[in-house]
Amino acid sequence: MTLSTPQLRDGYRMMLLARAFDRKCEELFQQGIIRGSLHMCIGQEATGAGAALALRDDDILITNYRGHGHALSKGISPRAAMAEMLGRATGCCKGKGGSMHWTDVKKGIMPANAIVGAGLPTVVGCALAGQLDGLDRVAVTFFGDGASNQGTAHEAMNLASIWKVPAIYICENNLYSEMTPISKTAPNKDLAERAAAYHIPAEVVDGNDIEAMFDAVCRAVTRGRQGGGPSFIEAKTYRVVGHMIGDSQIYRSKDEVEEWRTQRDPIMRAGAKLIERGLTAAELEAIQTSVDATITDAVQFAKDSPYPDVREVYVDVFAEPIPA
Ligand SMILES: Cc1ncc(C[n+]2csc(CCOP(=O)(O)OP(=O)(O)O)c2C)c(N)n1
Ligand SMILES: [Mg+2]
Repeated sequence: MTLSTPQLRDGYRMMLLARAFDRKCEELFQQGIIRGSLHMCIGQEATGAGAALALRDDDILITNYRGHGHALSKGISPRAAMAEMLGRATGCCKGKGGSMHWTDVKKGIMPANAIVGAGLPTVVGCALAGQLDGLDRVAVTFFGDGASNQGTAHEAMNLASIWKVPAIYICENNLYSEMTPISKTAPNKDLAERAAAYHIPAEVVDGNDIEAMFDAVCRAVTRGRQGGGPSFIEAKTYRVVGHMIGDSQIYRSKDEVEEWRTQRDPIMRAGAKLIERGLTAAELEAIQTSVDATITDAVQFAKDSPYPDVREVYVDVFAEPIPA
């Protein structure tokens, strides 16, 4: 499936939003306004945007700690997301989840998870639930090359395949697991080949090409909706920023980063395609301006929002309060 020009334009906007959101978070983190930890997806925005264009609102998304772009593309409110970053009561987790647990069940966005690889087993449950309810929805999870080495990843894919659940595994192979290059963690550089062991149809995709991502996810969605079971997509991509904020990045060369940043950037490539299809530079600039306004509005909304009441500490948790 190819993207229509309006779809490509929407995808371009999604990617700009993801990038502007993360860049704003970086700035707010450096100012001490956002606390905790921050894992940005800069350079990887096409995976989430390409997938989101192929999904419906009722399709399930399970992402990880590098999932801001995935959730924004799937439709989480930038206001609720930014308020969550600032720990405010209006946040998507009432200010109690932070960067790594964004959730919007109405948009099919299940709580994100910081446990590396946790999405692979949980997506089986989400896909199974839809199947048992007789729905034709699919459930997608994003995870990294490092996560693909977790033992549970393999148990989960095995189960997804034997139960033929509509799970879509999207592996963002960004060549590093924290500070460790893939050459030190995986003997096979094409992680998609592992899916063959579980008879899961798999493909390797240029993860920085939004059209290629959309096309591959469309195929997986069709398979899932038609009862054909799970799919595996390996998206070759790269984070052009550190693993987390404060990462000194001494484990890779500046030239490598620069090459990906200047030659393979997914937003730049989508912008060039839009120009080829007849959009003007001014039209692209107008999209950026509107994204910037969305971010400014989200930050203001977050700053104007209260912190959660201290009594909220025991709400939404499974533990019993400690008796006085
Ligand atoms: C179970 C578990 N082990 C270790 C960690 C620490 N950790 C956080 S991110 C990460 C690297 C994961 O790399 P990858 O799956 O390639 O994802 P990427 O960060 O590159 O997107 C590790 C080891 C964790 N959060 N959870
Ligand atoms: Mg990785």
